[in-house]
Amino acid sequence: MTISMRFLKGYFHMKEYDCWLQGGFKAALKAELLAAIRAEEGGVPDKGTDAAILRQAAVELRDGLLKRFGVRAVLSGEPGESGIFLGRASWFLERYGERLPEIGGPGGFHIGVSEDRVVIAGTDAAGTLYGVFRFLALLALGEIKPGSAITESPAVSFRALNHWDNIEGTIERGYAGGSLFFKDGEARYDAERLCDYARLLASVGINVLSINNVNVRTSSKLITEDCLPQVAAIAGIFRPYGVRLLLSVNFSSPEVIGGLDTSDPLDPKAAAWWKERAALVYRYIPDLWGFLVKADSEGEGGPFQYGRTHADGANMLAAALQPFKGECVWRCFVYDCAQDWRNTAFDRARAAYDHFKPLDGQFADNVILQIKHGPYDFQVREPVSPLFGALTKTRHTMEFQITQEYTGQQIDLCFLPWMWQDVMAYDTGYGAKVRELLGSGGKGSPSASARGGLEGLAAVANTGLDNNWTGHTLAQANLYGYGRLCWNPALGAEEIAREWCGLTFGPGKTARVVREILLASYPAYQKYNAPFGVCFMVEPRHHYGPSIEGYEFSRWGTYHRAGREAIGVDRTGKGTGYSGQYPPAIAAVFDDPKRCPEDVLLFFHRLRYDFRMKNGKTLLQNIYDTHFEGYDEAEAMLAKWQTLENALPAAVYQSVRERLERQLVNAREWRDQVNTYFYRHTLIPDEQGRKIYA
Ligand code: GCW
Repeated sequence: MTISMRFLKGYFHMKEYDCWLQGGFKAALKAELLAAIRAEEGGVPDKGTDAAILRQAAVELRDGLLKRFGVRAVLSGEPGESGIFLGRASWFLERYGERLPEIGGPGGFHIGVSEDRVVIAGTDAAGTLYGVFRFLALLALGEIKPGSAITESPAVSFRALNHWDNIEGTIERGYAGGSLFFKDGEARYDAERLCDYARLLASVGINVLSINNVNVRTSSKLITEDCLPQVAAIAGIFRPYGVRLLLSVNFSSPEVIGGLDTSDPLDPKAAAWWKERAALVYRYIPDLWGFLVKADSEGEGGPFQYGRTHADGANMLAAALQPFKGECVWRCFVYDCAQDWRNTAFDRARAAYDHFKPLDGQFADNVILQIKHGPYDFQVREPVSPLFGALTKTRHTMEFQITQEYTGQQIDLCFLPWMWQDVMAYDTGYGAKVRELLGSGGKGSPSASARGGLEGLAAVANTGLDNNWTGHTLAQANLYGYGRLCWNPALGAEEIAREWCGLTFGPGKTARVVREILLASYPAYQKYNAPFGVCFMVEPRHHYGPSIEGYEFSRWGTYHRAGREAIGVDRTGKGTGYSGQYPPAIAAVFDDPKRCPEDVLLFFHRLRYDFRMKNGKTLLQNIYDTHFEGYDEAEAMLAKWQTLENALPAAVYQSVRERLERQLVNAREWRDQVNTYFYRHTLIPDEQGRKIYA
């Protein structure tokens, strides 16, 4: 038997469109073993979602073997001695009397390889499909050989991707072309492309997809009969891939599309309207996950308008969804965006906890609160929101942002799993790290109540109509990484990068070089951005590039208050009291500038520029140093990429090079604007005499 893993030289030709499902690999298993696929799908009645998913699993296996490995396998429902056996664990028992190793929860799978058989068994239909994708991935990575036995199941049942797509076809904070779902005011899409998208998402285990912006505006009409047939057709494309739709709805819908004079959650008219509307929506999409809601935030309507609480608002929608086992996913990004910068007592960072902690336990069983991972807004570095661990009687999920609104907009490379790894490893002070909280509830059926569990992850998508899906080809790694992290929150950034690079660039040197670039990118970006967790020094509105005082005198509540002697907001007990939202042991660390993690030092403290940091240098000198270093590191990333010129298809090489060059321009702007700003305030030169423009 050949078990040598060889890369098909001259055949592997990286195609941006294919992302991490590239072709051109050589399978390290003998051809006879892969020649026949004996699948359960042959035996299941030809209806229902499970049957569709099982059929898709078999087709994906057959097509994946052909496209990615050049192996032609025959699909059959017939029993036999050798080949790949694919189905649910229950089928193995019924058909072959075979008891497989304990797999675990829904979506789980077992892959077992012997001399003449490959077994891919799922706990359920979706698990079978995930098993196929994992098998193909591991085969491409050279990690499948006779004797391999792999058993996995996802940590959480809610693994969601949120699109901020507008029905006009634009995408809020989108950096990869137009919408995959909408155009010119209606659902309009390329069905084949959506299948490819569904495949990409399923291949990393994503199972919930919202297709329209949480700022719902004109897409409010998606839940009317004008649009529901098209939305149902989209749901139908994703269904065989185990991906269920979630719809963003406008809290003010009873008025906006229902013609009522109120959307008050305690007014029976509004509640009745939602009940009817949910029934209508579920007639078209019986397996819709539910509704996603942004209320009382940045101009969206909400329960505050009527003097009601967010529990009142969410529970009204939950009641409408309940007969259909639907869920109301309710965002906690609720804050007052009409601040006066003169008011130093106000602190926007407090908002989510102040609004939602007092409501813990008041939400219906089918409400999931969706909480941004940090207290502010997807900055390059923030502390973890104090709500995690603090909510004990309400189901909730954590929200990330894959689209790089504040992290370089897919012009700059910024490998986000580094940041997410830190979030996962954060000790909440409630006896668990974030990654240990994940999955502590929510196992079992998606609509099961798991009071208090952090039972899922959601993230804002970074994809669009660009041929490479993500604008920057290497930003595909962030989407991949997010899916893998949902599956296994203990996966580190280095491991995710290794997998993604191997799957995208094949075995060998190119993948290693790309991996080094990826891993260098987040630290570099963090260094040339706003220093030490002070946040928001970005250009207002579009949020790309530096504008040190861009938000300083605005209404948005994000101030750094830099002066001649000091910078930062005091969020300790002596200041805004934000740190008091954490358990005392954690608050004590944040409160002490000597113990506070330095990457969030200026989030918690107002410090003099001569404050000595752990390396013995002043805060000011550290600001200078990190900004010089960040630029140099961006320069090194470009130089490293240039070594790959002959190893990659020209278009791939050029498009990434062009972005890395633009990144360097941006890094230079950040370096010089930040350094000059602080030099002008302090008139203290750089210790090393490097160039600062006075
Ligand atoms: O960061 C802000 C963005 C808005 C976004 C909002 C949110 C969808 O600038 O564009 O609106 O967050 O998360 O709701």
